[in-house]
Amino acid sequence: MKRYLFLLIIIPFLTSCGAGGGGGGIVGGSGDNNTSNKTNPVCSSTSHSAKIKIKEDGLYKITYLDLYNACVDLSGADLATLKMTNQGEEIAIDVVDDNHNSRFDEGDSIEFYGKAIPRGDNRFRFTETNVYWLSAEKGSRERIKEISSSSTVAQGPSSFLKVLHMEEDTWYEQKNYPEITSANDVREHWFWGEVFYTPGIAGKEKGYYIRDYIFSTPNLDKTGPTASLKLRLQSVSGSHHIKGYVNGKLVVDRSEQTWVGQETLELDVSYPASYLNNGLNLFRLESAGDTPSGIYEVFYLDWFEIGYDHTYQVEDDMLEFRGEGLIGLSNFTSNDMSVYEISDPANIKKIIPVKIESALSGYKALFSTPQSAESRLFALTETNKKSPFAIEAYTLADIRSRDADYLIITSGDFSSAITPLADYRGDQGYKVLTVTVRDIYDEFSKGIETPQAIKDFLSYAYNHWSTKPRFVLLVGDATVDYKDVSGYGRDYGVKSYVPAYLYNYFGLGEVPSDNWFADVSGDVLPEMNIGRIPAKSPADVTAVVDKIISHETGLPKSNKVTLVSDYSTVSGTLFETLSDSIAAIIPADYPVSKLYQRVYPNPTDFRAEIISAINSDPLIVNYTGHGSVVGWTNEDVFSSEDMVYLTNKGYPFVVALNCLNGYFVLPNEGVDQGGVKQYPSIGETFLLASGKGAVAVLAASSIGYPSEHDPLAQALYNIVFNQDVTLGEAVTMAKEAAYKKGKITEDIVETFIFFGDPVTKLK
Ligand SMILES: [Ca+2]
Ligand SMILES: [Ca+2]
Ligand SMILES: [Ca+2]
Repeated sequence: MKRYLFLLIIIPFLTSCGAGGGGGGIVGGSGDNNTSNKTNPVCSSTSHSAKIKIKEDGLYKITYLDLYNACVDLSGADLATLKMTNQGEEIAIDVVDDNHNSRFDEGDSIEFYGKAIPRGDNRFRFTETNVYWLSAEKGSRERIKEISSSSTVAQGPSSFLKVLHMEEDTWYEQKNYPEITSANDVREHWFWGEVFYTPGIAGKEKGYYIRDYIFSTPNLDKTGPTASLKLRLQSVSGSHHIKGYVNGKLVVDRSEQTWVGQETLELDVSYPASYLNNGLNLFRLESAGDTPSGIYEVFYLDWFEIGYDHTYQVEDDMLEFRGEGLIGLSNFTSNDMSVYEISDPANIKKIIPVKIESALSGYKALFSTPQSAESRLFALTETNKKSPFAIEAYTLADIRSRDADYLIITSGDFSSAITPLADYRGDQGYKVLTVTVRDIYDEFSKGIETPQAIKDFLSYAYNHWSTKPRFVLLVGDATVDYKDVSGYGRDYGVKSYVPAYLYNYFGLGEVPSDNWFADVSGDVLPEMNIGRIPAKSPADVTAVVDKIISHETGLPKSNKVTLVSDYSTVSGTLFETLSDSIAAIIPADYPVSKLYQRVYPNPTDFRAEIISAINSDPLIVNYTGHGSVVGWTNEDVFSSEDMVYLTNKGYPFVVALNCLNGYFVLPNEGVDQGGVKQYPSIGETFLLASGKGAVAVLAASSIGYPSEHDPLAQALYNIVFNQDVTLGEAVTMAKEAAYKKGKITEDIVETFIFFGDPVTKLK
């Protein structure tokens, strides 16, 4: 029996996870030539600005050599001109001039306080990597100011409230819980593991209804009155009875009849601080399962938070904390420590302690906060200063200043592999431009990787370029697992090479839409004809490019049209009627063959007929019926797995008028899971098949009904057979015609995906 995912796509992840703009040339101070200009000989080129990527909050230190090794040439720059920005805002930095010559050279370093993209930021689901930009530019530059302490201010309290946020995004949920009521609703789609079930369900042992979470509360002030537990749970169905224990002591016992259906529950309880250990603790969450909902009592854990009183002692020579007044922060193993006030992360201040005391338990810094309200503070020793995750030399590509009518957007991985297609289209007279997603991020989202940046670029190009892009080809696959929580990106190459936009489809949840990128006017309809080659390797790109070029230049043209229709006792001849209506508008010189399942009650026979029909090199293959991500009919009579049986040498345009065949963002495509290989969608598989399969595919990433598929198909084939347009244009025109007549909804416009080159012509 074939395996497939049906409407509800829930993907288990086995692994868990841990939690500007450059530009301007180098400024050489007085303009003389006394700069040292030491350029790294291993660099093929150097730049005068750097992209500094970080994934964790902390105090960062970058040395001259770090930049030199990254092929960034700021040698000899006037230190007063060094400028750092983040998301367009200048960031205060500390410049350490080791040899006191006011020039940037060996031994010198730069320090700044960096923050990862935080939870709660709408870009967090795509990336935690924040980008800081370093360059040299004359002007009044921001520097970290030093402020002195006073020993005469009032002594602060002996502890502060520390809030420990515990959340791991290990489980992707496609659906919106609860269902969205407006397009602006934002729902959590990443939970901490699979749903909680109730006890007593066969095969669902203890871990399905009782789970333990370890957390750490070092330097706990047990004399504090209480500690707290906050909890966010997401109901999937039923009503619930939950119990929560901290180190074995019951702190939550709630049978909640109002927390039902798909409601969210946020709890906030307190308990004696003595329940906590000065160190490791265990939180246990239990689904008691004794409500009337029984087996339908299903919910997710999103996060929990522990609030507790923390003494003024550092952990491993570092602490982020709060305070007011005179504070003595102890337990440092070195007297080489720094204390910062970080309430404004872009403009932190360095606090000079009153004194540093030495004791058997280590060093203690005595300092005062700079204002009469509670400050956010950060302290660390020299060895705890972090290095960035990456430093990259940056040179402005300046994609805004270009123009093109045929635009290729690709990952740098595929720039070479797509060049033959770019050249071929250029020879045909198109004005072609290939840009990388990296260039787009750099110039449209300050280096931060989001799908929105691609749309913003397309919007800019469409609205400003003298030659507007008419065709947009996205080259690279995508996944819902943007941050590679699963590790399948690392291990199997299932990555967001060109990321997907996820569109909310009522009742189903998130599905990819490429149409969204190309609708820059906001009226749902695309202003540009867009297509995608969902490649995971240069070989994938080459396979598709070879097929496109040979389809257009080398192969004898077929005129056969194959119409495949599903049949079931429930749906009856519904899908045949749709096929028949397509057959009725196909010109007489295109012979139509109808392949209807009703005629082949044996699935094996039906599959053999489908394979044989495709192998006879038709011009068009149109399928109407039920479907899954990977296959046709409810039984997956023909699926991604069957691509191996194709031997066709002419490459048809495949149109799938069914559910999900274009859902191209499964995170586990090609992954062997327990001996079973998960195939990509059949839409992708048709296009990527090397030397066979399809030249282009039109398929839906969502569900849909014949009542909408019929007007879309009528419009499409009327255009394909009667107008001299490309396939990309035909798809755009068909969407527009059917949508403007009110025959199809926004959902259909957004979620029908064109796989292939939108410039490809069928005949
Ligand atoms: Ca979460
Ligand atoms: Ca539009
Ligand atoms: Ca894919």
